[in-house]
Amino acid sequence: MEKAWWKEAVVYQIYPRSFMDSNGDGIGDLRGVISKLDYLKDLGIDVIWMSPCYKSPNDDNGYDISDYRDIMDEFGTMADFKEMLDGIHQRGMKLMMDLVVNHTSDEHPWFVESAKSPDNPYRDYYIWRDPKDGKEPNNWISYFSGPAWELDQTTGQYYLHLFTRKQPDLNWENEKVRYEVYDMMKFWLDMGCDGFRMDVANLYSKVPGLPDGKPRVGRVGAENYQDGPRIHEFFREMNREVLSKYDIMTVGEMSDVPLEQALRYAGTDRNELNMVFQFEQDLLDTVEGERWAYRSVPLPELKAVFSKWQTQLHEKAWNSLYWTNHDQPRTVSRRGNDTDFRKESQKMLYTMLMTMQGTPYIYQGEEIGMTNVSFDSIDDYDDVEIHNCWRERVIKNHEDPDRLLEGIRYRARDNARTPMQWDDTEHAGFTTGNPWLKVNPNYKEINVKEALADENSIYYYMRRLITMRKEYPVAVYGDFKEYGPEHTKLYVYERRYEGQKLYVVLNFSEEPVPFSMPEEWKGAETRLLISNYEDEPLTDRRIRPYEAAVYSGGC
Ligand code: ISL
Ligand code: CA
Repeated sequence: MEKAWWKEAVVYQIYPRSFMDSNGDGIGDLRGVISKLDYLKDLGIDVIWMSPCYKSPNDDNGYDISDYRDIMDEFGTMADFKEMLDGIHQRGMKLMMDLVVNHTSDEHPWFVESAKSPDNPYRDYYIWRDPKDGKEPNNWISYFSGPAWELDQTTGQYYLHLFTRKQPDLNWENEKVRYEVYDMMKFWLDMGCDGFRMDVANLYSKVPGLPDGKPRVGRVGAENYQDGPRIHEFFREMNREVLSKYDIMTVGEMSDVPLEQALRYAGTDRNELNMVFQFEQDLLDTVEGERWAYRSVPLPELKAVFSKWQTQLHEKAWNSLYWTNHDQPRTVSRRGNDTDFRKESQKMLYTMLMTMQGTPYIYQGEEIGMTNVSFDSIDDYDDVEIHNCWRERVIKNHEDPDRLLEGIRYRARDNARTPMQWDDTEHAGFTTGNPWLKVNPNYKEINVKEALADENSIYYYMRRLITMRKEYPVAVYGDFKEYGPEHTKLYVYERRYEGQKLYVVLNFSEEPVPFSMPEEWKGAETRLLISNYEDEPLTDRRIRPYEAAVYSGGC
């Protein structure tokens, strides 16, 4: 398998709004990021992926961009950005930008022009259609509740928005749009940026004629824009025009992407992208078409998803590995135990991530085991997704508010967006002002200062995991063999690469589990590399609650 720096890199995602506020306005900013670069370097991070920091009216916290070549007022200036980029490079790290080009803000000058009249030169930059029988042109439903179409009074036509009405979809059929995007990408790459995480990257190509979607609960229309007819052509063009000219890293965010499609987007010989974020593990605890409902996931189902991606992409494409991001609940609350075994379970979960094939992504705050937040009132939540849904279901359709709030507490994107907990002072040291989103009240116990003072903290364990991954290429490049896929509490697997072997044993339950090491693992060469309990694991007899142990050996 071909080696590459982006296969060996460990990525840290910053959600700048919630990371560190340098000027007391309650909003994280670039100077805040600059002040924490040494902290990230010490953790062992190679690449920072930053959620969007471009000019934006913030309908969807920066995922609605009004100027692709400038910095959001709240975050700072272009000079701050360049200083941050230099600071990252000086420390031997790299910066991956967020590329949001399925849609722009409705305040982007292209859209402002486009909306002026049907013969405006920018009209065709977006997707405009006449009403059908006095209503929306088709039955597509947006990601954030309600129809995916908005009627524009000036011209009497509707425009398509798969997300909020302030996020109109760009028309990728228009070559001019594509080349504007490619130019903009070059602008950031020429400045020295090291790659892109591409937002909803499998949605750019819509089925011509925009036919009605099949009836279903939830996102009607998806089959007409997910992995659409021209999507691979677009990525090959983008690769030819831009990506292939730079030594960079790319990852396409692709909700619902099936494995066969991922093999095409990220296939070794495809000349499209380096890797994708697939969502299969995130879908496991969902209930079809019911965004806020959830179920508990039997371990064999979770293992089956990870093992499938491990084995089926091996030598054909490259995986990304993540537990969470700014759109998902906190890992320890969702997959571990955020009360009695918070540290053990978080360490166990990241042991898994760091011993699989693919590029691992750590979301901010995960290194100290931040948890979900439980706000009392809907008003404490900020996310446009939640408020749109609340309006539609509670205010308009009179659904039970308590039931909805319960689901929101579990799944809200705001769970991941509460401010980073730096210390135990007011507002967790994130800001001296009023934070834009309330700090999780558990900041007094869970914060960076506490973690740095405790040699057994999640932070130091994460750092050891990262070091181990760098010392053992088998962790990055090895193949994958699972033991006992039907076991309901343990995930046990082996990796092999050029004479190196890793054995991984993980207990996903809060009970001790009887276990005995397979004979072939008991050789004289077998050595414990890392484990998440202070004293040696008794791997030959039982595995303690949420215990993780990684051994090395020769093949
Ligand atoms: O948040 C989600 C639930 O898991 C997803 O459906 C999410 O909306 C989808 O993955 C797209 O996410 C990306 O594009 C959105 C933006 O709101 C998200 O923050 C971003 O990650 C629109 O730009
Ligand atoms: Ca600020």
